[in-house]
Amino acid sequence: MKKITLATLALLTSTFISPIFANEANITVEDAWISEAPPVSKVMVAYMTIINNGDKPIEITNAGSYTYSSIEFHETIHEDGMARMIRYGEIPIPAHGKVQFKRGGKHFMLFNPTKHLKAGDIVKMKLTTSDKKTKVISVPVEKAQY
Ligand SMILES: [Cu+2]
Repeated sequence: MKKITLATLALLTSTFISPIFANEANITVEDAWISEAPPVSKVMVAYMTIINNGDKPIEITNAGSYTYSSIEFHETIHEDGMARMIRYGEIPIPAHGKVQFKRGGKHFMLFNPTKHLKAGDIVKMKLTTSDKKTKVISVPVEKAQY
């Protein structure tokens, strides 16, 4: 009798839990942080390393957060002594590879924060991958580095 109960419980548990994990993107996010900005600033920048744990290449196709009106993928390019930013629609990551968003290179551009975010605040961001999966990450706001 006890065995049946446990088996039933296991079945119910897997039924309820597996769809959540099945939809989670097979990526690992490391060293994520958002650079603190002055209160008047309408844009902020986030950095992180994203690792593709899978056997196939994937793309990061979208990033969203309730804390910002929109998030774009940018890269700072230096040309003829001038720095400018280009925007990407998606960010490819090779199988078992990684992509680094870091100062002076690729970054997440975060538009119109809903409030003044200070060092120590935590922002939830949702990343969507080309296989239609998502991963929610918690990104701390930290003092700007120069
Ligand atoms: Cu930018």
